[in-house]
Amino acid sequence: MIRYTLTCFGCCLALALAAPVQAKSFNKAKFLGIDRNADNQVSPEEAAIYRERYFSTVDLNGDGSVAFEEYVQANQLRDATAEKNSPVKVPDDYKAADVNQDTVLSREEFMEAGKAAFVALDKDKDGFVSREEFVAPGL
Ligand SMILES: [Ca+2]
Ligand SMILES: [Ca+2]
Ligand SMILES: [Ca+2]
Repeated sequence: MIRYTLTCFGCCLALALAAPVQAKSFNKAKFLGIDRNADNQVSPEEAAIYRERYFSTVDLNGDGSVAFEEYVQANQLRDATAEKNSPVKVPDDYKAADVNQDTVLSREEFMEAGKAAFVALDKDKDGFVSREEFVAPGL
């Protein structure tokens, strides 16, 4: 019984600690950068403009598609202490975006993934992502 109580207390504590971390994940600078007309809502158009810009920063060699290695380097997914070209596990968001599974994100695949992220963030389904709905990593 004591053990049960302690475990329960542990859970409550974990939940209490998790809450502020979640609140913190709102990225104000990023949101303000995306919300171009500063109405505290991200429209689908603003999201698409942001996504285009993001695409060009991730497409390091500018060939119009994002190879996995570019994605790894742009998002700094490889451990700093790891060997230069050591393999990196493909993250789920990359896998989901790579519809034809060729480990290259075409511009279309990249933009579609952005749209899917937008829909997922728009919790109240009003067609806009509000400040409250916007959480990192976001769009
Ligand atoms: Ca590229
Ligand atoms: Ca692909
Ligand atoms: Ca919304």
